[in-house]
Amino acid sequence: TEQNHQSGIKAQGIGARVPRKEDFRHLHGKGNFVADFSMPGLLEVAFLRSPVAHANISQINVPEHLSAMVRTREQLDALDIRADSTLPTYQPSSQPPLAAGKVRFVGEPIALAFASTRAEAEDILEEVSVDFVELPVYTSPTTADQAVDHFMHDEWENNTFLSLTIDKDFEVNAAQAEVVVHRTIDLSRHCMVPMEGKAALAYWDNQADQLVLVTSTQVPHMIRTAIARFLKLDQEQVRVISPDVGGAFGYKCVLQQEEVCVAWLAKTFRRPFRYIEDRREHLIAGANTREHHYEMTAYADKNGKLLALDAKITIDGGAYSVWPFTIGLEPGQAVGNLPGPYDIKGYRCVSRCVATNKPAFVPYRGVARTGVCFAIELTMNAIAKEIGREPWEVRMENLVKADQMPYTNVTNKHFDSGDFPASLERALEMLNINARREQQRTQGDRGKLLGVGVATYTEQAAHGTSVFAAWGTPIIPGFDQAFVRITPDGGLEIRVGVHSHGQGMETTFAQIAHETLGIDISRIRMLHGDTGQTPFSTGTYASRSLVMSGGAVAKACKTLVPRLLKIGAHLLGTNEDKVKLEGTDIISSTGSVSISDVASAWYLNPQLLPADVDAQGLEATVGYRPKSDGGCFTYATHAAVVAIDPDMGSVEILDYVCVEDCGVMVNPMVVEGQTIGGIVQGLGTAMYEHSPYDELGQPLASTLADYMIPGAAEAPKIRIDHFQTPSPHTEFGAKGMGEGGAIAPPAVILGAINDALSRIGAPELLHTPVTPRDILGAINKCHAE
Ligand code: SMO
Repeated sequence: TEQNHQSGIKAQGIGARVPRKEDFRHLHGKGNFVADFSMPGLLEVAFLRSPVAHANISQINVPEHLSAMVRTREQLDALDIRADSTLPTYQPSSQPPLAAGKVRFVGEPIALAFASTRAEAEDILEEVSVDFVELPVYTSPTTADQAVDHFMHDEWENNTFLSLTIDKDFEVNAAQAEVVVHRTIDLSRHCMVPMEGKAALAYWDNQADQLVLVTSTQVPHMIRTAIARFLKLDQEQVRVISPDVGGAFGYKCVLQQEEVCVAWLAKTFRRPFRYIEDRREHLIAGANTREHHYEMTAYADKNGKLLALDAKITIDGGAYSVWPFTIGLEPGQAVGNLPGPYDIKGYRCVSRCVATNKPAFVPYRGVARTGVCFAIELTMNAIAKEIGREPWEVRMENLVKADQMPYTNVTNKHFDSGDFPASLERALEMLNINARREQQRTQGDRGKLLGVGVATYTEQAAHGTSVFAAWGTPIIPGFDQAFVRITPDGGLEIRVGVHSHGQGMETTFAQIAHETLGIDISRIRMLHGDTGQTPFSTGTYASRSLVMSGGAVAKACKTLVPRLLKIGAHLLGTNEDKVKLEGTDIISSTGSVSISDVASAWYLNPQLLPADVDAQGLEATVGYRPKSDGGCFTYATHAAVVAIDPDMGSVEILDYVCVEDCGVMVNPMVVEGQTIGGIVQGLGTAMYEHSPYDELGQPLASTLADYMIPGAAEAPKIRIDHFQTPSPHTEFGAKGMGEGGAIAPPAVILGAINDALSRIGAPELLHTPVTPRDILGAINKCHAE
């Protein structure tokens, strides 16, 4: 399918596999991360973190001789972090930058120390002690729900952050059912583990009279808003710079307590301070994510057509609601996306988020859709098993068809375009499904149990205002802006407020500009992630940047074209309707001038310009908003073949395929890189990653020896095919796709494992991460019977 679009692709334009411009500096160790900065007088910050999960603080004991280097909440002149939501039932929570009177999870910062090295700062904190009066610990939604007093937050009436309900024609459709299946499905709590953890450096710029916060974030402008608000500064007194960022995945799309603390130190002492999260802090006190529990009851006809779905979703939200998205994002996405790519008429769902004594839940690549995909796909498998059809046959009964597009689903999502069934068919074809089934029947694989798994999902991307408003956070706009400027010698500067932290935007945005202006991408510079130098943007998350800011870049470049033609025509002694732009040349029937010639005239030889030239010149800031603000729907089918070793319980992934459609691809290589990265993260969710807690709320996986992440050795060969159905809503037909890879793998892998286990009559496994011990347990159960 990619070939269909090959003709007409410019070597550096939209659709070209251009090597990433940013790779050179990263591969040569020339990246510029927060930890790479050095400044005279820089002080390093360390945090004293709570050793207990839930307690009142009766006293913090700071030795007199160290008090100059230590700060606690009382001394910190900052407001508590408070994320508000317009969602009904939402109970807001205040998160102090340092614990105020109470701690709510192990690892919560209580005090900070600063010194010329991190080691010295940690040594100072060794001398600080805290007296606690411990409180009952809520380690799960179940225990939190049983509380009658000592609720997680003082003003609360129970431990529920919020509860959302949708009931759309449930009873009437469920009544038609011939088959009912029920499953309890659990997705484990885990961390994000970017290569670079949190990192923040702040200083006071005396010349600009401005606080400068250099921080590893996805959302520099939102962090500026937050720092100004919580430190009581004016917005123009704060500049936030996001330099190179070593992975973010949602972890860095929210305000961090440590950012507030470091910024306060710089504001107060007018000298530079820095905090760098270490791996143990990340695993203990950094954000947790993913933990969803599902009670699914599906009502189908005898062919497996799903008539109605009844679901209870419970999410363990941890102790605090993060700013700005709030914890409402996760249950909101879950309740809205659980029906997946399917045509379902009846739907009833209660999606609840409960506060517990664990680190705050933070959005993570795929936001809730990894959970809902896991739940709906395992439910599809359950229906197939119940009626004796293949899992993909049941999906074919239910997928929204191409001729139904655009399609509004049961939760009012507007699927814009695409062919879901075709992606499933193609994935099965790539897997050679009939041969695989035959292989299962006849031989197994070296005594191993073969299994096949499949999952189709949609990834709502590039959401606009109405979607964020529906999730309770209307401060997030559904648009973005770009600034472009042709330089005096014919190069191009792009400035965007979104921030690239591994996605390759310096390359893809240059390709978008090249498509219109023809300027060689080596002559295109992108400046991003600096509130002092870029247009306002709420940042990079929700698979939005290429659609929103990329769309703005395309529009901004198109804005320059008539200006180039006007001046170019004048230089050629003709009229602007007699010339056209080809590559970087403005051509008339008798001659041509280049964009460089026009730039030279504009900046350096203004006597050559036409008398009535537009004073706007060769730069423009242009805003862009997609035609629909309901988002565009990327979709994909993932499928895999696994082999289980029945003696070891180990899983080998023999084949993993992905057929994805993110509309028009700007750079297929970048799409594939992000897809593969997402899939490997999803395999982590499926098989490895887990943050367990004991009954006192102590984290049990605090080093990378106990917290498993997939490495290169665990990554299978992943085969990808592309469809390219242009989005009707976006500037050049692109849809966002950054998160998608991480959505399907748990559903695919568990589906395949259960398919293999069913060969010997072993019970299904319905949780992540699925470990060799779980698999051996299932095998032993069937042997015992
Ligand atoms: S979890 Mo993402 O940064 O929308």
